[in-house]
Amino acid sequence: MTPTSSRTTDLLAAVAGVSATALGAGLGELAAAVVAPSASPFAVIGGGMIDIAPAWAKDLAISWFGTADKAALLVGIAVLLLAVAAAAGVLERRRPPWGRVVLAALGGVGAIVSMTRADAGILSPVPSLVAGVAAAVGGALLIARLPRPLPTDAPARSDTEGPSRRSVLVLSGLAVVGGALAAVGSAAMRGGAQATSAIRAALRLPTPAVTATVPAAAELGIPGLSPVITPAADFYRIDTALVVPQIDPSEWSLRIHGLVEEEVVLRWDDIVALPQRETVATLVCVSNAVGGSLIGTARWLGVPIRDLLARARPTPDADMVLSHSIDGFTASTPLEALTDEREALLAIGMNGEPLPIEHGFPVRMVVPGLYGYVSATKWVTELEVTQYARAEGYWTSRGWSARGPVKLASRIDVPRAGARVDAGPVTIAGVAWQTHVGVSGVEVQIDDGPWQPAMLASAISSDTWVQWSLPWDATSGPHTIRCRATSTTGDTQTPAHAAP
Ligand SMILES: Nc1nc2c(c(=O)[nH]1)N[C@H]1C(S)=C(S)[C@@H](COP(=O)(O)O)O[C@H]1N2
Ligand SMILES: [Mo]
Repeated sequence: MTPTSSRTTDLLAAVAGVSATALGAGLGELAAAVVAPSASPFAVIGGGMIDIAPAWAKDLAISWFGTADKAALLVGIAVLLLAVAAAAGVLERRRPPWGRVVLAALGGVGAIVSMTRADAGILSPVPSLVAGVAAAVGGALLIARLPRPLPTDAPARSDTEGPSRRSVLVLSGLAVVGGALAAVGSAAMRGGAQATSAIRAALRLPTPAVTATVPAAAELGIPGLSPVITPAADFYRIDTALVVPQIDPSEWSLRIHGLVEEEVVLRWDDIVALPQRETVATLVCVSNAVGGSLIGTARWLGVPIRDLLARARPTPDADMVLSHSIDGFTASTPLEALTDEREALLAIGMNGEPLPIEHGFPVRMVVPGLYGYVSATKWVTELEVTQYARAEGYWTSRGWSARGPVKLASRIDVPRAGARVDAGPVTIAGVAWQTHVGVSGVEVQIDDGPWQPAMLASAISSDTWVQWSLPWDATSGPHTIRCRATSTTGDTQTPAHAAP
């Protein structure tokens, strides 16, 4: 056999490995749709990777890909999987049965990870096992049709043509088609997302007893400037949920327990029967870098968490509420922030509609003044009243501060960095915030010029960002524009860079 033909056969073995893995992955998805919807092999491996990834890797993923971090992760897993599958194909031809062992082991890893997920059930390992077995058996059967490598001193044999090679290509093609069909079938069977969307679309929100007013002067209406209320479709999304939880409100409940005198369980009907308040609040992610877009402002509808906690009566030794999401995420919120005068809400509505599914449907928390990771639990199902000394939230165990008060910040929206504008009058505008503290001024510096006070729009409240603008007579040539905010407590942003 010539070296070329051996290489071609290796290539075919790699194709067979990839095809068998595609078939396994598809069948695994199908098995998940049938027996354990949240245990799709991709979802459990991806979810497991999100949870064990070191904090720096996650921060990097968020800063590189922002809201597309999950798509990037899934693409990364798929590429890695295909590379391993191709290598396993070659290995199976050269050193059987090691290729199929590798493919089966991949399924085994998925099965083990599936049992560690927050929502694991007895059937969770099944989809990964199906995927691993299908890939291993399929790969072994395909590759058994290929000529084995011959010892180098063996007499030459022509195996470049022949039914075995062609049949391997045809069968590989069929395996890929089968995997794709299974994946399509699983998507059709799941339908969970459509079901939840339909339930959400049919929901009618209660009318608030207290409505939020947005003063007309809060919106400067400058082209390119972020609108003071962020449309839900443009609202940033950050969470660890690879598969967005699908919750039917009629099956949802909230349990308030822990250091309380009386455990309380509230169902959806209980929540909507309570007097609702509407409040405008800005939500910001701690990973939002200078100039970043992980911030938004919405009209939230819901009930004060304060009132719900009052029913459970926290004991005097409690100082923290660990809110739990259905998907295992937790946030540690100072009890004080949930019981003081601020509008900490158990929210059911966003901008006049039920919460979008990816923003926590049916119920989430929104707490002014705190970063999302310590307060804004989506798909919330439990409020565990506890102590900072006893428990910690998802991100705290990964090195982030246990309490996360929002820091003073400001952003230039127009002109955008790197934009070209005509010389002459230009409007510089942006937003500034320190939620629940409030902004008292913004200054702008052009090149090395003096800091000039910008015009502040009316603030909706101290819980929201505020727009600002400054007219500028632009001269031709490159310019550097900086902004800095001053808070109502007299602090001014420093030029020092600090990691989140
Ligand atoms: N269940 C759940 N809730 C969560 C998170 C999460 O990972 N899971 N992330 C938090 C973080 S870090 C932020 S910044 C906000 C973002 O909320 P949004 O996606 O609605 O903008 O949600 C918070 N609530
Ligand atoms: Mo965040």
